[in-house]
Amino acid sequence: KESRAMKFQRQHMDPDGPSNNSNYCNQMMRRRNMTKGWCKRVNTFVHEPLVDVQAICFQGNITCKNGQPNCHKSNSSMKITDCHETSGSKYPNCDYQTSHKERHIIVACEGNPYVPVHFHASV
Ligand code: UM3
Repeated sequence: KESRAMKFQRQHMDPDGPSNNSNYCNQMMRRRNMTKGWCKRVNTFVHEPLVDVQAICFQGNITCKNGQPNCHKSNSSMKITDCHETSGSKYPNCDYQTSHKERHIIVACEGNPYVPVHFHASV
């Protein structure tokens, strides 16, 4: 079974991306299995080395929006791509708007080793 850490990598890690095209989210949301059964509404891909994203678990500790204590904000801004489902999107033809950004990111971490398991927000 896929671990929560592996699921985070599947859904949120694309260190070598993005290919500079407006179809990025349509391709990647499908390729990473987020358009099976339903269209995931919002998803962020991070274009930084995995070790740099894992290191966020040992950076600024903050409370998550749900009150859990295990959120962490990156010290540096990171290259990310936000994918937002468009108003015209209709399953199974999931359609996304692609927005490339540089932001600090907030992830939730769990386990031993203590690694990212949830993408919380970008700020
Ligand atoms: N989400 C992003 N980026 C945002 C906000 C939310 O990817 O800027 C995703 C992460 C969550 C989901 O999925 O929305 C519900 O909050 P995850 O827990 O599988 O990472």
